[in-house]
Amino acid sequence: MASSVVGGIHKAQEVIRAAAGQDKKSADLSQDTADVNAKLKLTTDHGVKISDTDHWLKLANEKTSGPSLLEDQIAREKVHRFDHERIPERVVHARGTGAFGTFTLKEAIPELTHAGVLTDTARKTPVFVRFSTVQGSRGSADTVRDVRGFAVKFYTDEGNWDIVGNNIPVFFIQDAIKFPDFVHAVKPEPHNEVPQGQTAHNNFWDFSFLHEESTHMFMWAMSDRAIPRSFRMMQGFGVNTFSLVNKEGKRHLVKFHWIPHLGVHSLVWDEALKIGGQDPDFHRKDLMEAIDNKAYPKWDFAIQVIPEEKQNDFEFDPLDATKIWPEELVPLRVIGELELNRNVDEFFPQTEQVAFCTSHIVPGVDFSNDPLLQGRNFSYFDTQISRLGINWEELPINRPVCPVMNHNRDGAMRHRITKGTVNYWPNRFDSVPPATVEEGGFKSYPEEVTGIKARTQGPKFREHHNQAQLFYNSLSDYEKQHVAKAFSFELDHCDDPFVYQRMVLRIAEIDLTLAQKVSVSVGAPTPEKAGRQNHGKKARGLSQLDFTPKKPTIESRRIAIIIGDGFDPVAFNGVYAGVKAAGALPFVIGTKRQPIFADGVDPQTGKGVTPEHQYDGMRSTMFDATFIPGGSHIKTLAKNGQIRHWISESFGHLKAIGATGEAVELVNRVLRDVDGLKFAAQGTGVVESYGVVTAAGPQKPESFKEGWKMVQNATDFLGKF
Ligand code: HDE
Repeated sequence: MASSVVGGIHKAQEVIRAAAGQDKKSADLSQDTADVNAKLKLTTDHGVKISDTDHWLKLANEKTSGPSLLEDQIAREKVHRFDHERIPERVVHARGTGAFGTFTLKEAIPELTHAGVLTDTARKTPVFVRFSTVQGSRGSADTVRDVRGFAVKFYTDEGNWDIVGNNIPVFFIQDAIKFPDFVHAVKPEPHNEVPQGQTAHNNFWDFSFLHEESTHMFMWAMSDRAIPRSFRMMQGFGVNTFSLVNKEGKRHLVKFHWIPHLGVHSLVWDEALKIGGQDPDFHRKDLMEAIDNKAYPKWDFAIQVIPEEKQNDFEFDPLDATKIWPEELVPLRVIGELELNRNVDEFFPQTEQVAFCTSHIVPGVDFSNDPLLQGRNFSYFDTQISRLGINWEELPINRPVCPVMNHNRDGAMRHRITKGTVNYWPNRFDSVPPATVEEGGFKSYPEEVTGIKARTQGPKFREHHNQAQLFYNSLSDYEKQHVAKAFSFELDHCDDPFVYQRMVLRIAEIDLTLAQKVSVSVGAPTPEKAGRQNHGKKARGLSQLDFTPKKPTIESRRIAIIIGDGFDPVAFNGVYAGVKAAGALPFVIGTKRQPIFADGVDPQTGKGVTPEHQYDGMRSTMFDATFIPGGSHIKTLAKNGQIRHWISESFGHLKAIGATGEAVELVNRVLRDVDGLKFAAQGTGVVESYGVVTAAGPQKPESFKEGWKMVQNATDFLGKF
């Protein structure tokens, strides 16, 4: 029977896995993985060895190479295959990157669900996670202002479970039928396909004004949340309301959260803009770099739970995806941990072909009547058909690690072969009946529903301002300042006064002071009266500052160390070693990429330091902090406009700057020019609010200690941001 074939495949996987110490998904993928380094001879796709892959077959003579011949099946195959390499990019979230990892359950919740993945703490469930931006095309820049996707596929023993979330807990619309309008409005405009990777255009803000329900979400999108420092430093949210069902059949509504161990950190806008040009792959590379360096990013997995019978007890509707469940009302419970620990082997078959579906749940998890979720459950499956074809679930990255058996058949690119003479159920042979609930069969929650068919929405779905104000009120002063600047940038890019003028009025419904500030920058009449009184309430968990790790860390942060010939080797070596010991990544930036020699080292006989980069190849924006050791090289560095710019730009982006010995005066001089500031020129000091740490004390043996102390100060400082 067919099932024994599938069973056989699984047996084979078990054997491979056991032999290689791999998790189930890695073993599964290894069956389809070739290795370009295996030193095999090139072949055609039908397996024939190729003797020449560089020259098309031609009718040549001694004088000329002559016409190319169509009969060259090898050249034709090569070019045909190439012609068809592209598939449609995702209609939203086209730009993204992914990694493999492990989900570990820390606390079983059998009282809430019978899902194996949430009740068995002995399991390690393999996962694949894809992070993305929303608006831009596949080749757009990583650091644009946008919502980030945070999609997790759990390969559980009971089938795949996808939590297809974002880094912002709410959404722009409440009903899935609005999604095409919303996406059309946010994407580049139809007449000129502009702008790319930005919401800074008339159509987006026109839509936002016309949909009051977007108000809460666009406040988040204008906050620092929309310009994360790293995928590793952002929260994830399931956004929609799902449900958990326990063995007794009791149901709770649930929201899913991912909380990064490194804290929630953002770029500043100027940095994000510059990195967009300097390194459009910044986030993609950051994730790969961290995993390569074994600084595996981790998130706590938390749930918020509302018993079914309490769902009407709140002033908001828990099924409305434009609302959060404030922590004060529905506490977060951390029950698991996600770790990303393996980069993909090849981008296309893994990160590009991975396909998520909100409708992919496992027994013990169920949906809710959240109208956004219900539409999503239709859309994701459908979109995969146009992107990947009907057999997309057979692709290696998408197939589950448990047996698959059913009578779905055929379709383009069918891969699985099922033996047997029947393809229907029941049949005249020993047909296996569907699984009972006890055997793990999925049973939809038997919810009792009565109602009248109507195109409508629940009454509490009509309130749109309370939580937008709650969010804004909960931000720190500097986060609020960033929101004002973000609106100023976005609305400044709208050239239709109708759009930006009425948006200012909408902002005045959230906060008058904010609207007044924005009106000045964007050229709208300054509102004198709040469109609606601000209720002044705040909640926990909305400001990024609420997620500062208890123990600040610079683990996996990128630290630039700038040197030229004549640097102080003691300070250099001390800080380099200190940065490494703290788990951060030191990058030596030189005045050249050839070996650089320390003070007192003879270039003919001594050993130099070969920098990772020359300053032309990098900018301060690529690093979290900069250190400049003292030494006679400062004479050269001080004359270099780019180095001086590096220091002032770092400072402007609120980054820690360290300097010892002669470098202190250089930093002092540059920052005095920038901001009239003067930093501790003596001893070791950290100017807390500015993050500049200098140690001008003795330079020889003791300065290692000085340098180390400085790294610690900088660590404490940096860890707060
Ligand atoms: Fe999506 N969304 N979405 N979305 N979404 C897609 O599916 C859709 C929504 C999210 O890394 C598409 O495979 C509808 C909310 C992520 O591959 C598509 C609605 C949230 C990803 C689709 C929403 C998301 C997608 C396009 C409103 C946060 C990328 C390609 C009802 C919880 C997944 C694809 C990946 C992708 C539809 C709203 C997150 C068209 C109809 C809310 C992270 O199916």
